[in-house]
Amino acid sequence: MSKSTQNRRQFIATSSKAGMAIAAMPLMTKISPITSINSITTLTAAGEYAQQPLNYGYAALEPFIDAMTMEIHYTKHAAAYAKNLADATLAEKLDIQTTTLQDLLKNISHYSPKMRNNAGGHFNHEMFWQLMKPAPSITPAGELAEAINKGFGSLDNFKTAFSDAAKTRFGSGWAWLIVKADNSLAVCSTPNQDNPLMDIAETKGSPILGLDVWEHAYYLKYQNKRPDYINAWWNLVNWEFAQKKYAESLIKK
Ligand code: MN3
Repeated sequence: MSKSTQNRRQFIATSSKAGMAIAAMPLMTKISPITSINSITTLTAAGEYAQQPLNYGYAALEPFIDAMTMEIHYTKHAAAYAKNLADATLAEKLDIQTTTLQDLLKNISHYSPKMRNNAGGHFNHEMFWQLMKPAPSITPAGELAEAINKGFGSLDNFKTAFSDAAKTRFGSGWAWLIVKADNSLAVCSTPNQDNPLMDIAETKGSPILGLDVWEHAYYLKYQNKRPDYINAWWNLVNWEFAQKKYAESLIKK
């Protein structure tokens, strides 16, 4: 048997085994939104433009965020940003194989409002899902804890400043904790789906924490009581992920 024939036979054998394994998987496994966080950290530039699976079920953040809000938020609102971003990249001939989402955001003033709204919406939500988890540790640790104490005096002071930014953002938008160019921490907020990575942002930096204060993020459970949603959200903050974002932001400088 020639080497190429042997390789081909091996390939067919392996493929058919893999095919059988997939066919044997229960339907729920295939459509479940739950997957490992590792799949998100190894994305190629093009992969970043696609909506990624959630690392937890829609009901996992109860009672702080209800399952129906999570399901609508993820499958309707966030999915639409990803789809509309894909449409915009095609229409504006953006090469997503070589342009990272961060690079796009940093040059967003050169693109259409559709690109700005949906690139922001997609990036912000992908980060938001990962910044929450069921039953997280209550406080940050390590470098991020030290930096918060240094920048704000205490964790409580920081939470007050961030909550105030979230409460006072008029209309729809986001509150942020960012690392600025001088490596210091700052709290800010942005309108609509803008974020601090954008070249048009009033306050620029790398986002460490972001809180969605669009009504679609909380209205079913909290109605007009945005402050109650903000207070509840602190019970979900994935400080390990925030620490990871903080460390990454420092390395890049
Ligand atoms: Mn949202």
